Amino acid sequence: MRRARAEADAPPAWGVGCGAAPNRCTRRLRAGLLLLFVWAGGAAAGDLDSYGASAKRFDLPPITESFLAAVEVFPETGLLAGNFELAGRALVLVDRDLYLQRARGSSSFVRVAWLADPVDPSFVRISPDGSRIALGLGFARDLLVLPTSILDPVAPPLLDAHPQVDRFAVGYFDAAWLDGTSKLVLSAFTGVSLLDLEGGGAPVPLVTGGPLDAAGSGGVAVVHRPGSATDGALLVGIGFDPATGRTGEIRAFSAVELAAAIAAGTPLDFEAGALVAERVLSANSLAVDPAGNLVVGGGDFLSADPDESGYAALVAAEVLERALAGAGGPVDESDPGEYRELAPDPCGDDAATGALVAPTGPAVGVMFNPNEGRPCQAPASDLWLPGTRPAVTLLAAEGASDGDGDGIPDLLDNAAATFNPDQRDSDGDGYADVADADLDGDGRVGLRDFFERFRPCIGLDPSTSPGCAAADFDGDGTVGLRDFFTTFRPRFGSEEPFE
Ligand SMILES: [Ca+2]
Ligand SMILES: [Ca+2]
Ligand SMILES: [Ca+2]
Ligand SMILES: [Ca+2]
Repeated sequence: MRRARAEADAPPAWGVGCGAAPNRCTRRLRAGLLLLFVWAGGAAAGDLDSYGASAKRFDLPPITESFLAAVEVFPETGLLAGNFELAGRALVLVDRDLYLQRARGSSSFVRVAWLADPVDPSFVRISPDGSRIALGLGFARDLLVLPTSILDPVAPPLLDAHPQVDRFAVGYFDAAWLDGTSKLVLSAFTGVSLLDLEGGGAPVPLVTGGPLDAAGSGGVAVVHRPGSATDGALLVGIGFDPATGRTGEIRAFSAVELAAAIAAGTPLDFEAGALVAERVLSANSLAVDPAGNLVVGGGDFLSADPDESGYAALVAAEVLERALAGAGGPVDESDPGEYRELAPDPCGDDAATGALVAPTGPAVGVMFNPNEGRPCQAPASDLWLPGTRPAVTLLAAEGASDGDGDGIPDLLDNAAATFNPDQRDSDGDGYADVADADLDGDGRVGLRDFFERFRPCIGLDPSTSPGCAAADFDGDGTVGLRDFFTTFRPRFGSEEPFE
């Protein structure tokens, strides 16, 4: 789909024909077939083409001091931070701050914790039960592990010397929770290791050999699908092997293999893992969705291949299952039943797209840099420097939960409990007009909202009085009694979030 969209924009480069670039032509043909396949519809939830039945892009807080940003979406847990129910909300690490998404699907964030110095975020990893968070602060920087319970949108805690925050001094590149809350698989320039948080010790080698010994490790992910054949499996990607140029290769190890290796204290050999993908992007960001599909991010900046940057790839659950069962080869990128490119970046130039999944929804997502206000870069060379505002596109699967029945899945809905198919948000604070009676934006609905912002607008038409648009809660073109009785009065005295 990415290629098809690029062609619709009709840059001259696409008109040069296929003679000099047969590979590109093949991929274009493939993209066309894929598009037809998607339009054919009728997919079951979990099928690759089911994703994107609903999609929404939101922007992350801008990067002003750090290199990169990291994001993950909270699972369905019932946990709160202040008044904010965490399920389905994005948690973002950028600069020196940890932010929580105000409304799902929105580009508005509230700070819930902070650090004294800016970091170069490499990952945010929320435990499967939502109760614990691992933060990778970047190359040659620390790993922090904190309980979700300390996140506070009213009085954000300083994490540096917080008594409930554990700090580990290795520059980890990626991490994945192996079990509920006590074991982390870590990927670093020193290889893939296992950290037992309860054990109090140092990380021990878990997967070694080949490119991992040459500082070539990339993303890691663990499958959390109780009852499935792949539950507990570990996926390990090669970021880059300087000796051979291998990149984007992904291998899998079953839960049984992992348990045996941990019990024996003998690391697994990367080269002996089940081959899931030979070369997909740079495999530097991996995630597995609730249906068992694998999302792969990154960008092959070494080959600068325009077909290997600026998107994330979706690999079908069946590929992982058959690889682990020894019943088939790696993903066939020409088969739309097992491979799909998720195409959020209009520039197609990202070197480090981020793969994420939202267990609520369900949905898969891609973090990318849309280069807004900046020129597109050469393929795979778009690094995320200060001045960048990364974005996330979430693609919900068919059948994703929609509690208020307005056609917008909960995960993408800026008022998940109120019917608002138009998603209007006139004051741009993340909360939909239909639920947002906090007209002065101080976080609570009070007398000032009424006397200074609502009452002066009564009887006015927002199209001729633009300052009154947010007070026309129901969007019928006039600020009137219905706005007062259906939105303002029931919400008087309430505090954010407004849903
Ligand atoms: Ca909805
Ligand atoms: Ca809604
Ligand atoms: Ca609003
Ligand atoms: Ca207010």
